[in-house]
Amino acid sequence: MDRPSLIRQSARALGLDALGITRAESPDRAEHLSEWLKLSYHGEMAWMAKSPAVRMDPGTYDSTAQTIIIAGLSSRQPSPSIPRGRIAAYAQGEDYHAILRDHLESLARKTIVEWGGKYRITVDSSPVMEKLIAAQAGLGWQGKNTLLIHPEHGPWLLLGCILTDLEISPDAPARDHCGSCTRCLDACPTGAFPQPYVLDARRCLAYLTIEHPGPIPEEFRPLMGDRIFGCDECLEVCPWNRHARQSREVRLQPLPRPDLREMLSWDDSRFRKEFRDTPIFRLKRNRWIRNLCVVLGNIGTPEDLPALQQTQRESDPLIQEHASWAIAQIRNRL
Ligand code: B12
Ligand code: SF4
Ligand code: SF4
Repeated sequence: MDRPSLIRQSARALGLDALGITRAESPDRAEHLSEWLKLSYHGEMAWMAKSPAVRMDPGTYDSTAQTIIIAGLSSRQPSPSIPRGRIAAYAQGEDYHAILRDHLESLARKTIVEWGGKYRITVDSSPVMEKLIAAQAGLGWQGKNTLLIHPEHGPWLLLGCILTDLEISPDAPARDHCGSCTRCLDACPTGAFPQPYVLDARRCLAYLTIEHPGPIPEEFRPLMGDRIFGCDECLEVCPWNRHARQSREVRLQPLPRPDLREMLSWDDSRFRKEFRDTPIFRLKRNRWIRNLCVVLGNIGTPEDLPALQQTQRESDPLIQEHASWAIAQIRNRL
């Protein structure tokens, strides 16, 4: 069996849902990153603007890399996972960064190391453009919602790369199959797409609930609806979901969570205990409580007022202000 077939076979055996191979070169359309940054679409994600030249070219990130093996793991989950409120599918279970890294380590040891090569793994946080690399490696195409759309798994694949100094024959890029569809653009609650294929992160609920450090701007609070962490709206409506199965990865399965009111009462040590090894952990308690307050402001009832009044007495001004806002929203509805 040739090397690409052996890699594919090992990936399947490890539980990975998709795999592609491409050269460690700057992927097509990487140069759009400069314009995206110039327009400040990255908001307060200063790390995105730190080394654009490196991000655009994996050969600059790792000068020994010849080939990139990119893998996808489906995050699709049955919904909903909690009594009230929604958490994005990828964050309902354990942290995918560690899960995908484990799989990629095993894959690299079974293949690259056996063949005498060196490797480096990236999952999300390294300065490489994983969606473009995946498209270049034939995993799918970058859709109008800017996500990598896989013909079988839709937009639900989480991506991770193995960069290696070995030369392995690449796959052909896939074609764009969005056609005249605009479902994701129409469904976005905040109008975060200034044009198809381009996202202004400052308007995206995934950014506002996860990456944005300060108060959530008031104009976006009602639009958050019941989304506590992340947003799956432009994924759920994609017609390429028709064949998408739920994730086979048991560690990504939703962990049980109590009602919003109970989570609001968790102190810092309880927050850490409950969310350790999940993507929510890095939010820290204050942003989590901030988000819970906005959701309660949108969907809460008078029964939630005592818990919110308790939260309003906390010392953190960010928490105080969001709890006050939530109380006012519920009272206005009465
Ligand atoms: C920054 C970031 C975010 C930001 C910005 C998102 C974005 N679209 O860039 C925020 C916080 C908003 C975010 C949100 C989410 N993210 Co995110 N994020 C990233 C990260 C770290 C970098 C992405 C990046 O390079 N952005 C920079 C801009 C320039 O890239 P872009 O949007 O792809 O822009 C391209 C297009 O605009 C295109 N373009 C411009 N003009 C035109 C014109 C035409 C005609 C065409 C064809 C193209 C085109 O060129 C640009 C450059 O290629 C990657 C991990 C990584 N290292 O790659 C994960 C990643 C993209 N995120 C991921 C996920 C899962 C999400 C969420 C679904 C999480 C959630 N459920 O809440 C949401 C989805 C929101 C959305 N619709 O994108 C996955 C996506 C997997 C997939 N199947 O695509 C990634 C790959 C992480 C991973 N390793 O799995 N994310
Ligand atoms: S994740 Fe939600 S808010 Fe962000 S672009 Fe998609 S639909 Fe819009
Ligand atoms: S919803 Fe339609 S336009 Fe958006 S990514 Fe899916 S196929 Fe493309």
